[in-house]
Formats: sequence, structure tokens, C-alpha cells
Amino acid sequence: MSPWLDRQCTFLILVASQLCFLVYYSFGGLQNMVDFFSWSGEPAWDYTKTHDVYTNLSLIQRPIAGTQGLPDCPEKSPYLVGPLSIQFDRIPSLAGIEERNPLVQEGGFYTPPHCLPQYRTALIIPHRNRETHLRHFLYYLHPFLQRQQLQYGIYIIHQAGNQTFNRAKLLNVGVKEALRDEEWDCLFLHDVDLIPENDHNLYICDNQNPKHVSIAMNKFGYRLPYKTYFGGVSAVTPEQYLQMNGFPNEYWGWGGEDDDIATRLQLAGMRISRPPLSLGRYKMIKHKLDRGNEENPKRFDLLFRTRRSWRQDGMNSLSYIILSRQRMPLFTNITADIGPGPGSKSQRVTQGRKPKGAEAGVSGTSKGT
Ligand code: UD2
Ligand code: MN
Repeated sequence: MSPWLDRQCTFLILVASQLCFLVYYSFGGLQNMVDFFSWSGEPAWDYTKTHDVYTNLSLIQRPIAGTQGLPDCPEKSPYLVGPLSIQFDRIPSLAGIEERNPLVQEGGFYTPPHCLPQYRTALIIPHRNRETHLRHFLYYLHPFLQRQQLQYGIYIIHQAGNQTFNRAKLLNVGVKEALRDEEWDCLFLHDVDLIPENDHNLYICDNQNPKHVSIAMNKFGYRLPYKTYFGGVSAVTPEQYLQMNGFPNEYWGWGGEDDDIATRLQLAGMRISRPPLSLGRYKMIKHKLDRGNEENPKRFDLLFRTRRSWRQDGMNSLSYIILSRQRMPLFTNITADIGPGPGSKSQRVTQGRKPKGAEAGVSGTSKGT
């Protein structure tokens, strides 16, 4: 080969390999590329053709007398419609949502009236000062879940006071309190500002492994931002939750707790399961970082220690005080004093005293209950 040709070849190889890299990264790395090329058995969804989230609801909302002789609900509900239209420009009223969901019982509970449900799912939502997000959430999630023919309950876990927010600890409180009500098969841990875009994204657990559900969000251009990402919406069975000793209690402020959960589930011998990228789609309501949930400067140090700390910090070290448990028309509201967080001058919201009506004895104030 002439030196001229040789140089031409080297040049072409260089250009080709650069192109390959470009393609690889524009697909968001290996995980997304595998999803893109592998056939998942799901139809290719067209998100330009969307349906109203209340479609078909009147068909499943006619109450019938008694539950005797009801057939089992099918594995997959025949009422599902696929991609949903989601808008946040108008804020629905709670009374309006109630009116459109007449079969939701006090406390935000629902059981299908025409068949015996195969799954019982509790949704657990950490919350403080996000009332408009909560209304959007209830407006979309109630009809979404009813169309899936699940038995479900919605729990809003409200952090009392204005000290630093602690998402993971609130999730621990929520799991413990929800399991007092019912033997839920599946616990959905859900940010209040995320709305699922496709009702074939079933709110049920994977019995083998914890499931990360919100894998494609508008916020990240509908791609998984990194391989071990576990934020937003995830689903665990009570057994999986106990196997990983619940979630960490020591992450105060924004960030890190989701990565800790991803690490601890692996340390507990499990791995992350995920739905197909075309199904785990979510819209996040735009927002700024909340006051009281500033970035946690200790998150990297804490993450460095997860391997050593996960067996001591979690469900077995959880301590909190329930200030109120209210059965609202569309959800159960649990207000908890989860402590002041590190570096805080004041003590608990309740200053160590049991407030009037608080259920300190029953609800896990002592460690390890
Ligand atoms: C990301 C993750 C989230 C969590 C967080 C870091 C996504 C979609 N979500 O969310 O799961 O890991 O980073 O901590 O990537 N909240 C309140 N009031 C507050 C603060 C938070 O209700 O004052 C609740 C609410 O349910 C919210 C959630 O905590 O959706 C997560 O907080 P965020 O929405 O401010 O954080 P974000 O969007 O960065
Ligand atoms: Mn958010």
C-alpha cells in the first residue's frame, strides 16, 4: 500500500470511530442502547397520540352490590388506553377530583367493584408544602390506578415543622404506617411531582428485585441519566424492603439518598429491575429547590460509608412521632415529627413532649419497633 493510501485509511478509521462514539453517547450509553435495539414485546408507543386520563372510567365506576361470586381481575386490565395527555396549566380543585372519582373511599382507598383484585399496592409520597403538585398528582393518579384494576391506597407522609427535609426517612415512616393498615403486596415510593405518561406502566412489584420505575423523564430528555439511578418512583415488596433494612435515615436535605438506596439493595444481594424505556415515562412538574431542602453537603461522605452503615441505619434504627393520621377523601395524611436533623439548634418539633392527640406509643417512637 502506498503511504498516501495508508494515511487515507488511518484517517477514515479515525473518523469512523469518532462517529461510533457520537452515536453511542447520543443513545445515552449502553443501557439505553440495549433498550433501543432489544425487542421488549411491548408495542411501540406513539406519544403524539394521547388519551384523556379519565377515559373508560365510567365503565369501571358503576358500583354493584356485594363481592360474592366476582371473577378474578385479569392479569392486565382491558380498560388501559396507553399514552395519556398531561397538562399542568390548570390546577384542579380537590372537590372536582372527588366528584370524578366517586368510588374512592375515605383515606384514598380503592378496590375494583367488578372483579377481585390480584394486586394490593400502597403509594407512599413524602411531602411538605407542595399543595398544587399534590392536586395534580391526585387528579392523574386516581383514574390511572383504577383503570389498572388494582386495590390501592395513597399515603401522604407530611414532615412536620420547617427543619431540613428528609425524603428517605419519610419513606421509612410511610412504609411502616401503611403496613399497619393492610398487608400490601407492593410499596410504590413516589415523588409528588411525577406523573406517569402511560397506563400500561403497571403499579405492581417485581417479586425478584426492587423496581426502578421512573426511568424516562422529560427532565432528563426521556433517558436514564446514569446506570444506577434510582430517584423519582420505585417499587419494592415488603420483603425486599426489609431485606435491605429499609432506607437510610441520615440523609437530611437534597440528594444522595436515592443512590444510597440503590447501593443498599445491591449490598443486600438484589439488583435493580426496570420496565422498558418506552413505558417508564414520566412528566415532572417544573419546580425550584425548596426552602428547607437545600443540597446535603454530607451526601458524598455518607455514600462512601453505605457499605458499613446500611445494617445499622435504616428500618431497625427508625424513630419518629406521629402527630396525626387523617383519613381525607382522596388520601391518608400522616403527619410525623421525624426529628430536627444534624446541626439544628432546636430539638424535635414536639420538643420531646407528647403533643395532644399524638400517638407516640403506637407508632414507632422507640428504636427498632
Ligand atoms: C430528585 C429525585 C428524587 C430525590 C431527589 C433528591 C427525580 C425525578 N427525583 O428529585 O427522588 O432523589 O432528587 O433528594 O430525579 N418534597 C416535598 N417538599 C419539599 C421537598 C421535597 O414535598 O420541600 C418531596 C416531593 O415529593 C418531591 C420529592 O420530595 O417530589 C423530591 O424532592 P425534589 O422534587 O425537590 O427533588 P428533585 O426533583 O431534584
Ligand atoms: Mn422534583
